[in-house]
Amino acid sequence: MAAQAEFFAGIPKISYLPNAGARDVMCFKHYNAEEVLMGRRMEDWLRFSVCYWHSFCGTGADPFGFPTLHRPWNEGTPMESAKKRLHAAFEFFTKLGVKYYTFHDRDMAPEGSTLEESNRNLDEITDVALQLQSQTGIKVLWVTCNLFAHQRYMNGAATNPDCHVLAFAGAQVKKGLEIAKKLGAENFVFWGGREGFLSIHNTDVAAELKHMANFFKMAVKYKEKIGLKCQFLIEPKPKEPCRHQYDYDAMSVIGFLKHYGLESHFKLNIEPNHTTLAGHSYEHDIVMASTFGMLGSVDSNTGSSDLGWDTDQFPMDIRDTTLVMKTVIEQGGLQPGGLNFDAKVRRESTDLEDLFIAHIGAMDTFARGLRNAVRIIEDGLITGMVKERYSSFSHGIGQKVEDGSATLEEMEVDNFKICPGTTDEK
Ligand code: XLS
Ligand code: NI
Ligand code: NI
Repeated sequence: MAAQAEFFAGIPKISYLPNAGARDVMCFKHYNAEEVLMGRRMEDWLRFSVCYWHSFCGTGADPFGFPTLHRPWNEGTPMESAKKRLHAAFEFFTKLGVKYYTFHDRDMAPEGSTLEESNRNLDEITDVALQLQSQTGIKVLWVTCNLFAHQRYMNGAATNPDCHVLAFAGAQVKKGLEIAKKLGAENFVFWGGREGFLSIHNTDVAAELKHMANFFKMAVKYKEKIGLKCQFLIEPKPKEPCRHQYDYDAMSVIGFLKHYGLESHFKLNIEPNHTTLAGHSYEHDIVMASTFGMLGSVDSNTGSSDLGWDTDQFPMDIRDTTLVMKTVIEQGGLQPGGLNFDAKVRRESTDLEDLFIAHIGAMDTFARGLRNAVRIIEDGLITGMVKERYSSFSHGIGQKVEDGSATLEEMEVDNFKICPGTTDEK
């Protein structure tokens, strides 16, 4: 391949400098990839991933303003800039020292005027991606299909009232799965951007949910047919762009999967900014998904609680990352999922180096969260307190409840021995 111009000239590989000063922002002060904690390297606990759409396709445009981020890779025809973007992205991943990336089909290659043309574009660009992956060792954490931006999807994709739109989405997912196989993606994500409704008066909810389940069943079948060995993930989000979205939160998605018999084929990709949009605390869906053995991956970002939008900010709160990492350690890790930065620099952060500063800050915040979580778990104080709190279930009637053999009649015999709120025997 022809040598490429550097896009981030002057920025060296980011290294770990724990004693660097507050003004040194182009280094890690906490993230030390090789350091082993609880038997695993930091890099393997954290499995960071950079997302393509925000960092390499984002323009800074918002509903009130034009683009502010003018990137040097946005030059030439759409296919020319797609290739430049790919080289810029791989230079960035390498310098940052992140081993994974994620993308939508349409971030990677421009949509053509027909499905065939879009597929050809994808083939051509992913040939280059494959080459860059083998040169650098960088891998795809997950691929997803953009089934929400094009006008054809204005009324949804898998839940569209027109079966031909659903069919188009199916054809797009078929190609997406083939691309996932070609690039060795470890996961494949479905985010139901417009799978929901604006008005209940024109919506057949039962039909739409069944169509969505059947759509997922087709994807599972094709995955098996082509021998694609990756984990399927659904990413819950309560609203935005739709007023109501079916994949509201972790528990709604788990209920949906179980209802349609899909639970063994999918796990969840939890994005905390979506969790808070659903009215829960930051860690809520991480904990709920993990409790049911369904936490597959994390779109690690954050929002502003005073806004209530999906602002996709880089996570910078150590309390949040500590709780996430405690759950991750307790479930034995996130692999084959990871921590994907579905986050963007603010539109005022116009310098190229801000892309580095944002990722470095978030990676350090997660490294601190990991160290804290390890300390909490190794110290055992909190675990001990929780165990003690439920200690009445280890014997007698409690144990019978625990193993499911207790009856209501036995409850009656046991009743009133203890005054609630005290440990006093009556
Ligand atoms: C949007 C979602 C989206 C998914 C991938 O809010 O977070 O970016 O992660 O389609
Ligand atoms: Ni996301
Ligand atoms: Ni989001």
